[in-house]
Amino acid sequence: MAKEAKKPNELSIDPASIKMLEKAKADGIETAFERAERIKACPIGADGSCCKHCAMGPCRVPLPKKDETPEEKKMRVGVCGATPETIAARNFLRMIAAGAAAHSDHGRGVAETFLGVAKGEFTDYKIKDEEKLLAIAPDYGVDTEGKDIKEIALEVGKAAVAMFGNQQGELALLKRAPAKRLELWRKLGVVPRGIDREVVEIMHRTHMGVDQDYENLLKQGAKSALGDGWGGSMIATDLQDVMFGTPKALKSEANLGILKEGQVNIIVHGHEPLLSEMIVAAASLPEMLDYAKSKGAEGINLGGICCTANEILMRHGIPLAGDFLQQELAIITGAVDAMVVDVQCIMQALANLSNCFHTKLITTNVRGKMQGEGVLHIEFHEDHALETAKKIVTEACDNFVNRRAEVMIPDEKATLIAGFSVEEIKYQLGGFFRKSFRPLNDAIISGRIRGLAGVVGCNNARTKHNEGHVNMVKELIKNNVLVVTTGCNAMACAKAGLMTAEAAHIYAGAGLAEVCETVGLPPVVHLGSCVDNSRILMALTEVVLEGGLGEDISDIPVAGAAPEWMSEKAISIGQYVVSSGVYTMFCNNFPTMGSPEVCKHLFEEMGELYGATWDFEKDPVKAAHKMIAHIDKKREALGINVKKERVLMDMADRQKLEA
Ligand code: SF4
Ligand code: MSK
Repeated sequence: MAKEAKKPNELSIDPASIKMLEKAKADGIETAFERAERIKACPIGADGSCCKHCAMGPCRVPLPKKDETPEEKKMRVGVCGATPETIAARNFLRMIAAGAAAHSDHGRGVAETFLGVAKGEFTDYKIKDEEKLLAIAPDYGVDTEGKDIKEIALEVGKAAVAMFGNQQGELALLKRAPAKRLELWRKLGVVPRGIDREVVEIMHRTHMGVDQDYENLLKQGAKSALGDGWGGSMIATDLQDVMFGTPKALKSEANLGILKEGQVNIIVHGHEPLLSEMIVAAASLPEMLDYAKSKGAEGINLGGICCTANEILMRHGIPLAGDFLQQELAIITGAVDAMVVDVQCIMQALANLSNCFHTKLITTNVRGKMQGEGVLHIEFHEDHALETAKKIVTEACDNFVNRRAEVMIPDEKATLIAGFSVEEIKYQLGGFFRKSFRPLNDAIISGRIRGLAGVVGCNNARTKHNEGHVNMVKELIKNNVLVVTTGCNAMACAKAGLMTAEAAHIYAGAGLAEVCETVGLPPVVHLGSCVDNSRILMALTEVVLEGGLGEDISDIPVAGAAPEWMSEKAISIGQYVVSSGVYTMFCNNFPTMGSPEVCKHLFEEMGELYGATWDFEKDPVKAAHKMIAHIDKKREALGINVKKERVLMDMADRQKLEA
């Protein structure tokens, strides 16, 4: 008997998404939610045990039978003799290479644009945050003494672009890490030389018949991933901040309820803010507003999906329309006049879906084209960025009059506070004159905050949408763990109302709530997009430098997680976070399960090498408790596991102490 299809409320916990799934069902439209039900995942591929690296394969090496004999194990190999360990490690490494390449190609685009701005070639952009440029210049090997801003920008831009093609030596930005961590990386031989070089070396070493030692392979995985986190992604964050402004706390809204029936709705979706920054500028031009009105609209309403959304939320307060799994649902409202996409996390299904509605799907990047009748390609180039953005906004306005399906915008939207760069967190904690992480370290030492967690990553149509994200984060904050977040986890938390100052009072444990209320932080702190996971690395480095919580990131009571991951980028992020010293939990599935040896290396032996491991637990709440147990272990090692009561001392007590 065929399995009964899941009902919308079994597919998502988000009320707005449930409403749109009901509408999709009524309209006979299939979304990723139903495709995930219909298409069975290959269990051997999911375990990382299928190799297709040469034309003698694909070779599938299923999991061992119980009580496998050594003879039987010898039979479980590919045609070339590749073992399950080699196959799983090679597949894992190729995920790292793809993820690191995606983040780093984004970073390279930003660096090249920045250099063009410094040279005066791209006049639509400018250096917005000179203070940050001066602060980061030494890390790029640029001496600022006696130079004007333009000269400094030019040198920083050249240094940033060069980091991608560097062939020898050490990637300079790794020097930002705590000294002990850098020494460890040097000892282990995993300091990346150049960002691209390490990705290319993965592709070579995982080619048929090259590296067949899974430990050696995984070491190269760490090297390439570190080039992503402390290289490509970090460059993207740094230079985006300098060009577009370092985020500051601001208020906005999240969920499909931000769409407005009477306005031209433009959704920007993807990852790179180079174009979306210009769309923000174009959409607020009086000439564009007049044009929208000439088409019968009341105004222009911008919203975002995926990390492009996070980028323009963090700097301009543009509302979040939705996360990865809401991209189709946004179109199904019938209210989206243009969906403008660039690169990464864009479902090909949008091309057909947009034909069922009036939505114009506009691809903008030469690296991310789509085929389909309704797809319009307006290629974006930095030398006439604003002009392209105006053209896109004009297309959206022209399309407003073509709305044909009944518009159904769900009411749901939640308020959130976002905009927490590392600089802003310091300011929030210490005030303008004493910007510092000290109050955070003190709160952790005193036990009011038990520890920190970075919960990040995607949605996955094979798990109930947002359930893992929200349940894990609620469990952590209830147990006094302060959560920092990026990517689609941030959106899930925003929609669930976890990103307001009041949320601390409702959801957080007493200690965390007290700290949040005192310094005005939400219990879940939005740090930005996926490339902004580099902000997490820098925040942890600040915690180490502030003192009192060990000498290395691996000493801090901190854990990472991606409860609904799906993207190869998540694997690269996981590998650089673990290699940086953070115990990291993945839920849903884990892509090396076909090899117990590779799992042992990632889940146990990495601990001896890097002071941190990967971990896997299907259930997000159980996973949260494993993270809390890890945090407690770190507290114990630091000798801060006993909660100190705050003692009010009078003068006599103080004199006794001094004596
Ligand atoms: Fe099979 Fe080896 Fe070719 Fe992979 S490289 S497909 S295991 S023969
Ligand atoms: S957008 S990479 S689904 S977090 Fe960065 Fe979300 Fe994952 Fe894309």
